[in-house]
Amino acid sequence: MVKWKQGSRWVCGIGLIFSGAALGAAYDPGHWNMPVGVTDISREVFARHMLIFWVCVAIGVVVFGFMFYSVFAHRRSRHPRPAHFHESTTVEIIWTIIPFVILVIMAIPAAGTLIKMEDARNSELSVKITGYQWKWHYDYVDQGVNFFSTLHADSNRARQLNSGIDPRSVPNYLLEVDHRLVLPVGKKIRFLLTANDVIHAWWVPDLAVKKDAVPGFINELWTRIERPGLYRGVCAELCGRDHGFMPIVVEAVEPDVFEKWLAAKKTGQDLPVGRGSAAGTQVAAADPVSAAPKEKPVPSVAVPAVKPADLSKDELMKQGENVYNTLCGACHQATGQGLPPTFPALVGSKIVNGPAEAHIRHTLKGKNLMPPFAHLSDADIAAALTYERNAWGHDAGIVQPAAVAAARK
Ligand code: HEC
Ligand SMILES: [Cu+2]
Repeated sequence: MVKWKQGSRWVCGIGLIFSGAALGAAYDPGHWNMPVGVTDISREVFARHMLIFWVCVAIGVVVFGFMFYSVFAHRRSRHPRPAHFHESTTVEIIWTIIPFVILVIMAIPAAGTLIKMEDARNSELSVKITGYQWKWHYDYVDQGVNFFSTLHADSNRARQLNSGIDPRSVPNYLLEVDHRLVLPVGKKIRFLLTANDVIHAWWVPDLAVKKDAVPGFINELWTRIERPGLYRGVCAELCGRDHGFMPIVVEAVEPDVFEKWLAAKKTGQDLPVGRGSAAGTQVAAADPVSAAPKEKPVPSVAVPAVKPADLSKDELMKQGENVYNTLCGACHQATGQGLPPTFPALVGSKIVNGPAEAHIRHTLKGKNLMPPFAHLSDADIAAALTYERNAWGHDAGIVQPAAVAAARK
């Protein structure tokens, strides 16, 4: 008898610690739980999730309580000769009906939320999102603005084998991009989701949107973001080697800032958005948000007043190294040695060391397995080419954005 009492105290103590920890975790939405998010839908989803969580807790308590009670009350020392019975229609009916009723009770609010999530009517802005191996393409359908969004150069450098860079030293490691998806707050935004190669999935937890991007199909999603800010997500469908390196960053801004950003984008200016630009430079001066008081330091849409003029060789080289390593290095390697015979070395290449015009056209148009890069900005192309023409012992002069712009015509 003494033994049992000591044992039970231990069991109860440990049980309390565990259930206390579990409850504490459940009550801290920021840490262990899914985010509450910044849309009506995301709050509803969170509420449904919590409702069902507590239903599960109640079922757990009842089922385990009954089980432990039975183990204790009908233990062998009390009932040396067990009862012999089989099948009980009453019990079977009860344990069929009760779960059925619980499921129906849970399904009613869940169905309501699902129906709301599917209703993409009356949207004020449409963005077509296309998944690629391994980046996203955003197309503001009625605005004529589109661009690719790829992993930020800092993360990309740090993730390379033996990069020697501590990932913890990179802000938002693997969760930052070069060009963010900028969206206005307070507007109903419809996303048209598809993919160009394999199945991807676009997932931003704070917006409670997550859906597969399937080649040949267009899936619909929508959101209405309430608060300006940065909302990060990832590709949520295993899509190949670099699945973990195609993050999503939504930058929600006030509608007037969005209009300015859009207008500048439309005139062909490459806008470094916040700290996310591949260039990482040019941002400061004309940035309307960072010029404001420093309360909300994170989001910032840069809207430069004028198109950047010629860049210095240093600027081109610095930006070029980023662009090269992000977009060209996978095939031509950081060393410029390529992976012959498929991907030629650029070190000593006639095109790289030849006339700039042919080099530019080659990059814009691509050739055989070399993809075209015309979707990049003039500045990014100029920088990448300047880098190729001056890295690895080359000395073939610099390329300015204006030369790239001229070659497009
Ligand atoms: C998907 C792999 C891939 C990527 C990414 C890639 N290239 Fe290439 N590149 C190739 C292949 C393949 C060739 C050879 C094309 C041919 O001549 O058939 C090539 C050829 C070249 C050449 C000509 C080399 C020579 O002397 O023949 C240059 C210059 C070049 N690429 C520059 C770039 C730049 C700049 C980027 C980034 C903006 C880039 N490449 C990204 C695959 C790639
Ligand atoms: Cu993907």
